[in-house]
Amino acid sequence: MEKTLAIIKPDAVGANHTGKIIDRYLQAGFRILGMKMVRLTAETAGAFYEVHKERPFYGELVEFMSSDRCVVLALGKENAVADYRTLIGATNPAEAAEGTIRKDFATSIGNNAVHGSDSVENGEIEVAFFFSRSELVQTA
Ligand code: FUP
Repeated sequence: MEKTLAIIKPDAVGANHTGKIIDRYLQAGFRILGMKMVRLTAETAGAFYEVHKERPFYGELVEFMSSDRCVVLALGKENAVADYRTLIGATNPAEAAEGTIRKDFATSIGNNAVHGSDSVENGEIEVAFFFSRSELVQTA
């Protein structure tokens, strides 16, 4: 089954939107293959977003992601990566379509409620970043 990594970010966890967002995932047909609440260190958040290291927003992004708890989920579904990106909407909530998670719960491009993997390959890499084999529901 195709996998994608979902993170409910500190803004959404802090605003008590966790349950509503998980319900969106379930209603959209995703299976939860792994789930945990974590408080990331700046080091772990920095490593996860390593690809953005040279971008001007990197420092703020790392600070935000390590500022409070995150809920991290490994989600499975046919076409999981593309379907999840459609469900969450554009990175900037001002550009996100009606009915998307970011439209409904994000407050800015930085505090944008959720993360999603951007390719099938990165889905596998990002799930492995957060979950060991024994922490995942085995689907095959
Ligand atoms: P996405 O894949 O939609 O999460 O977006 P990106 O990988 O492009 O960006 C990762 C995170 O960096 C975003 F979720 C928020 C942050 N970011 C900013 O704060 N400012 C920007 O201009 C772009 C991204």
